[in-house]
Amino acid sequence: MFEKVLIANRGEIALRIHRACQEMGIRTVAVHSTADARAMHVRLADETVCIGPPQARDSYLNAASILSAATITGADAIHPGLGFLAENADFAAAVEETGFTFIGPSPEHIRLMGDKVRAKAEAQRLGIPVVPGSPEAVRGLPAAERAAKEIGYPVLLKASAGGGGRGMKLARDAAELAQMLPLAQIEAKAAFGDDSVYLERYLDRPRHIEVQLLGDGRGEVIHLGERDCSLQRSHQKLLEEAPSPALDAADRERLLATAVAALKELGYKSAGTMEFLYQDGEFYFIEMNTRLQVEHPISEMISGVDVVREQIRIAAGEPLGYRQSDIVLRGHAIECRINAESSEDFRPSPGRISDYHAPGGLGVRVDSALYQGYQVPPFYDSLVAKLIAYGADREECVMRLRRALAEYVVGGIETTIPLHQRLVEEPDFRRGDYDIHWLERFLARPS
Ligand code: MV4
Repeated sequence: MFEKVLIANRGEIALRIHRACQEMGIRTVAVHSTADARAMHVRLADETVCIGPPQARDSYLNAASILSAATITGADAIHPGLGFLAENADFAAAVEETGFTFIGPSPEHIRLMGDKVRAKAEAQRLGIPVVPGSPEAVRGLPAAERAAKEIGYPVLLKASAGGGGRGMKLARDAAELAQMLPLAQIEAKAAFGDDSVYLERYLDRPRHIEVQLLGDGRGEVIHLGERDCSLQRSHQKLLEEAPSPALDAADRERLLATAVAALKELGYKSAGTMEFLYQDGEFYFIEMNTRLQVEHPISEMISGVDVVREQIRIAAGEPLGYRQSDIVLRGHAIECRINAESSEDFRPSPGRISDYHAPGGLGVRVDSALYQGYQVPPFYDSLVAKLIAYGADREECVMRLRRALAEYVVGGIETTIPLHQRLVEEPDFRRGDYDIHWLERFLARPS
């Protein structure tokens, strides 16, 4: 097992990884920007290295600085966390070439899944249902029109190099396609440096359901059930739950078995998530994330498996700590993402935490690097805490979440806690009756 792990990240996720390391007897190295000198992930780490100025591109995205920090401190392995360099195949390769272990998938799998057209083709080859669409990038308008006619309108234009929904364009007919194709290409080029786009049939009211997977890189793969991540605005998830209230046992089994079989075939290593759209009893692969995800705790709560611990064990060459038959999915978990933002208009709200009191009690988990007196810097993602509630069933979970939200005090900045409080009172939410568009409509209503 590793003796020392460098955590190439910040905030709650750096702290989450630190905790797993400590429980495994592994020493940690925190890297940080000058803006994060007083951050909790830095305060708790065994060793710390300042890797640059506040801007992420000069610090948390600076591969050379991070590799130097690993060399200086004598780390064995690097955990990239999420965001920043976590899905950068070149970084993963550089880590290995410099003689460290990358705690994550192989660079080849990161690269494969980062190319959305290749990923979709691979998914199809592996027997996973995909949304009907153009098998490859469409170049000019004639090719796009032919593809759209075949698929059937409305169609969605997506960036091949994209993901996360950036640069997507809807076309309801040929006229709109002619209008949207150049726009989609320009946006794809600006966002990803690659103007290729492909087409898919547009699903009008799907749910976003994803499967948490763990592979050992030698053909063993297990799942930790699915998560429903449909409650999002502008492709930012707000609240996630596991299991999905939308799936019956038969559809769930089909979804999970399909995802596991595919990753076994791939020989996938480490934690990964397959994302699907689910509508009218059918699920369709959209993309795969080759990293630890923000919402991994809800899968941990219903499965009892520490996903970060398993990532570290797998990277160290140990077998998975579980067979599928050891995993019993039990109860219900919900995560609220608490952002340093206005609950009304989502403007960032950095600043000093004047008061802090985290909720607790049975079935309540808070993953956060906040503390009283901490200064939330303006340079990074606004996620500052994750409140996770667990219950024997969804009803118990929701009631527990409600009381935990009422207990939570974060003073000095605005947060999305009031929005979550409104959300948990909503009849549609209480029934689990929502799709990916529900939240935008809820937010458009007068409060
Ligand atoms: C779609 C879709 C409808 N039909 N594909 C957005 C993010 C990207 N990962 C895939 N996305 C979508 N793909 C087809 N064929 C609707 C979305 C979508 C979405 C998906 C998941 C979660 C939230 C979403 C919000 C808007 C659109």
